[in-house]
Amino acid sequence: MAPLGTTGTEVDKMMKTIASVLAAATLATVSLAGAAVAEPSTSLTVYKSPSCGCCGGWVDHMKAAGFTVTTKDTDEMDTVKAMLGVPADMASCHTATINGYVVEGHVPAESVTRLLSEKPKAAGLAAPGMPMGSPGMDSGGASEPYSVMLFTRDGGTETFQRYGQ
Ligand SMILES: [Cu+2]
Repeated sequence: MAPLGTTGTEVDKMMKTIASVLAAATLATVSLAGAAVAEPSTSLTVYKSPSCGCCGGWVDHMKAAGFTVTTKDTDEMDTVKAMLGVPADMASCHTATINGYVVEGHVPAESVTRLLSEKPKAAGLAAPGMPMGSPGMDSGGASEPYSVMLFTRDGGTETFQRYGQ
């Protein structure tokens, strides 16, 4: 057996191990956050791109409303949204999880509180796109009417709450 061949195999093995450990870690993080575990209803996990400024604005809004926020910076937002079941037409920038629900985008804290008290049969809430004037999107002074949508696992949607109308 040539030494070079042995080294190559070992490196190969190590790379495979690292890749699978990384994949397992990512899966564990996302599925834990998405599970309906008995965490306090004010504890929120937010997945966002490290460079997203308006996401940080929404985090500040939720903290000001009394939520405890854990942020997880990731460049894999498409993967996070897919794993958490965010319908493509509901997508925004950041994605959060709370009490087994998904909160997509700049949803006002008021709607999140209502979601947690009403506990509807749904996957979560979304403020699709980036509505001007929504929490975290309110620095420019401009605002537009927008709707917070309730969405289900199978992609069904209905209006949950209207703002700016
Ligand atoms: Cu945003």
